[in-house]
Amino acid sequence: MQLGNFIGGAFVPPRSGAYLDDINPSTGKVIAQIPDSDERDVDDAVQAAKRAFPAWSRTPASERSKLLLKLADLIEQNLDVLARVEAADSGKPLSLAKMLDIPRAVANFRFFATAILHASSDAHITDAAAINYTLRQPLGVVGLISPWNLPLYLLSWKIAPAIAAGNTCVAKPSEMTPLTANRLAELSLEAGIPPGVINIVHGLGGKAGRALTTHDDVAAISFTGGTVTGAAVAANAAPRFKKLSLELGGKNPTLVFADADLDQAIPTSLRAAFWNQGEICLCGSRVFVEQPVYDAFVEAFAAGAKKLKIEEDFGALISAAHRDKVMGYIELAKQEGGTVVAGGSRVDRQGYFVEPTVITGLGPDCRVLQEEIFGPVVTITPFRDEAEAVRFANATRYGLSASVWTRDLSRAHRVAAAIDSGTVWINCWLLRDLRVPFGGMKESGVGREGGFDSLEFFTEAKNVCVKL
Ligand code: TXE
Repeated sequence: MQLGNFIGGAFVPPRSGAYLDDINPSTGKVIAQIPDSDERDVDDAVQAAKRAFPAWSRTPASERSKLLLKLADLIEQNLDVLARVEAADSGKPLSLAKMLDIPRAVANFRFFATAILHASSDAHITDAAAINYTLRQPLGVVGLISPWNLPLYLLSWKIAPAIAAGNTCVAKPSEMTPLTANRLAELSLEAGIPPGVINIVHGLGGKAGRALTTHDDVAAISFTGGTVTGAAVAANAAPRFKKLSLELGGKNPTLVFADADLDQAIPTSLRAAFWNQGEICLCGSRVFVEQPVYDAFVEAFAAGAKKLKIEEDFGALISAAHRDKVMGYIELAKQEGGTVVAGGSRVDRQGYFVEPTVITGLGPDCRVLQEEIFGPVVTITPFRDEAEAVRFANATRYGLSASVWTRDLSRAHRVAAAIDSGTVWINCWLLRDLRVPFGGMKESGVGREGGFDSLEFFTEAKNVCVKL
């Protein structure tokens, strides 16, 4: 299968004529070829988006809403096939793609399709002298760059609010997982979304992605990916004064207090550690357990990790290089004095599989607890008291999310307020409501997405002052 870029409603080959291989991580086999796009393809897409903008931005919200709802229905009708494609492209278990990735893409389109029907804006009355009101206008052409771990889920989390708000977009999906984006393009035509509203350019981050972040006619960049890449995106976009939203990595703590309901805490923190083989920015990769229950927790958690089944509970890592990086961190853990109490090895079969791995004996300052591994590797470290738990939780450059387990209500609120992260889950993990602000502190990102935060990001506020 050879993909094209989706520009102005048509699938077109890359200007260079060059293609990249797309590999199925579960088999190591090439399953498609995708355009190795450069700045010419990005410019073509931006021009198509520019042409579509005036008509789309003037299309009534009720009409835009209908088209997005139609697209959501089509994604839902194609759930099985999209899930199969997503699983093959990313290595994740098919059951997870069916349960999480594709339904969330449907939900994202429905959510923003209806959100725009409820949006309102402010008015500020200046005594009897004037009325100020706020116009919220779309930005124009926006650039959307998404990663490989939740391909359609995260792409739709950007495309849906961007076009719902009246922008047109150029999206660059990850070169590792381009296939569902391609299918989305086909479905958008079937839904009746006008040509040029959604454009998709495939290719490498350093080439096609970079061209999008430096294009003068792109008003905003919404990026989800690694922290190092986020810094490069910011360095390119900031001098051009583009609006920027950066959703970056995480090294999220799971704090388990001695009074926690361990029957809930253990299975949920196992899921938090190993869902999508640890390739979710929200995964709880640093578990801290209060000393009185530490031994019992480690024993049960390691036993649970050993029971996880390949292709049901965890899939292949995205690439051979990423697998090697993850294995490198397991080696590093041993050098740093850690003990592997579950997993620790590659799975002896085709594809890039690594066993769910649990490591003990490492403190919060070790590299293994400082750097984002983004794989099925979790550490468990004991803590003495609440103050130490909070100190350990905050001892990283990241600040995306945290999960806190306790039956003490006052402590739950106290600890939630003290943790430096954009989201704190109490006695749960990844319980998502699309209306809430989502994003990171510190090196986990800049800005918030979700609900009206997304609609605010994708619009410009303009104050109109009318003298009375
Ligand atoms: O993703 P990148 P990579 C973390 C995780 C992972 C590391 C690197 O730790 O091991 O990041 O992953 C595009 N200008 N996360 O390298 O590079 C790229 O083509 C513009 C966390 O695979 O961040 C892709 O579309 N764009 C994370 C997107 O950026 C550029 C999810 C993300 O790729 C670019 C993924 C550039 N210069 C990885 N360079 C999360 N927070 O969920 C690359 N891209």
